[in-house]
Amino acid sequence: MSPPPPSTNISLTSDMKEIRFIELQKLFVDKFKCEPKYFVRVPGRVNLIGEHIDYCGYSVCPMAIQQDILIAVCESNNFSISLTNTDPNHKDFSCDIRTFSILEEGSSPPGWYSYVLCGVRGVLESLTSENHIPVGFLAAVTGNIPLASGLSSSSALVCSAALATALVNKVQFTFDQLAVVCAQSERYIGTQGGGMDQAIAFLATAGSAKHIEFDPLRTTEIQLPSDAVFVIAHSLHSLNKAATSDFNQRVAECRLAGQIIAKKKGLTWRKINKLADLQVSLKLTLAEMEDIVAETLHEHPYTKEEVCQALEVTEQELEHSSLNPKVKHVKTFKLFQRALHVFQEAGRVDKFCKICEEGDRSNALEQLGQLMQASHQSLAKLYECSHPQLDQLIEVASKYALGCRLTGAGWGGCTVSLATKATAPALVDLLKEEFYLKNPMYKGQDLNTLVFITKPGSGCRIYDTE
Ligand code: ADP
Ligand code: NG1
Ligand code: MG
Repeated sequence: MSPPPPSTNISLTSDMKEIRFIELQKLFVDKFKCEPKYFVRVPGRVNLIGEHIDYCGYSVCPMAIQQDILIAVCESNNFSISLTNTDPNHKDFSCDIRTFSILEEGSSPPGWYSYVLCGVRGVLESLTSENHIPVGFLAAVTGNIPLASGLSSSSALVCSAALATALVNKVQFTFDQLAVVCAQSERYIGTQGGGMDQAIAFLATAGSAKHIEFDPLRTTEIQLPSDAVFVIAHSLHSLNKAATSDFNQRVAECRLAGQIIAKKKGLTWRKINKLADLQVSLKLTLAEMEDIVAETLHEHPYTKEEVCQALEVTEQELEHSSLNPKVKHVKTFKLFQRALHVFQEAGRVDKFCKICEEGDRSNALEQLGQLMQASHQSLAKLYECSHPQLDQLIEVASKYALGCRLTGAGWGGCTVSLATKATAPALVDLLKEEFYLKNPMYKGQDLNTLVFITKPGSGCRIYDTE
């Protein structure tokens, strides 16, 4: 990375009267016997549309939510990184900033501190000066983003750790740079994600969703219709994405679909990493890409042998060119279904943004709702990343919601429903009565943390205590 330009968008403020700040400060002082120098706050996000396409190079439309990760931090006077968490399930951890490894052998899912270390590693790797002596830190962490539930608790933790590392090491990055650094470094956790979560964490603005495009990263504000209200609901089933190979298998299936189509079309298939690369090479529209999928791929699953034959490579070469370690054991791949979802979902994002750009129109909300509904159908049927409890939530919500879909990676986690100012409170009550109170998995948790109205929040923030 070239020398970082002066940081223009890191705001240092001292508005820290919230009870969470005070409690976190107390934990910090009790644990480390000194005062924190900074607080770093990074929000979670809800993706409104554009699911499982960021890692294919296609744009997405998320907004930041109010829930966040908050870290109190100060530099350590040796090379140690020492971490503590307000949640006693997340045990204290310490290591040496010069020698740590992110993942411990055999620990699945990864420990919570591994996400912190991803952020640290990202910043350390981006330092331009070879002579920089890394500075360790003491950090107390608290968070209220539901864990492993598609609202991006993982990236909020990675991004806040990266910010903390940059601060104590006195290195300046712009938020755009940090978004790119963290998108890359979160992959050390083992999942091959796109850059949506880290981009919205750093670049969100209160009051609007963002249209996020990749390669290179660009963001544009999306002004949602004034009557649009979004309701998030938890399916009561969580999944840590780094604990299974499902996520990486989808990434691999999309890559293989692109490479096989490229080969059939006489392109240099090894250069095709993402489905968006293929579209650029073929110079076709998204609708035409759908036709290409139907013409060139078959619906029944591809065996590994068939993929090797199609690309004229050995299994070993395939593993090297197209598969990551977590999916080497996978024997069959659904290429038709995954590629079709990606091109259609990318088309829905374009339509969603266009409707929002056109401003308040009589049927704008209905159209947005239909796109969200279609997105979910595709995720459930073509992408196979829904969960029976997500589907049940969506069925219950359909009485009042204009549209409802799973958000984030899926296989559990949360739904996001589009409602209006008038219908949102009734939708929340309906979900409480018809989903949570009738579900044996609901064990008296706080209903207001399981189902809530949300609005577009702001991106990360740094608070200087001095
Ligand atoms: P998500 O959809 O929320 O991003 P992931 O499966 O990607 O879910 O990551 C969830 C993991 O992130 C958790 O299992 C935990 O290890 C880590 N994490 C998230 N929030 C916190 C927190 N407040 N404290 C400690 N670890 C956290
Ligand atoms: P969650 O569910 O928040 O872990 C993941 C990816 C995103 C994106 C979505 C699906 C990471 C860090 N996040 O989100 O990039 O691919 O799934 O749209 O890998
Ligand atoms: Mg995550």
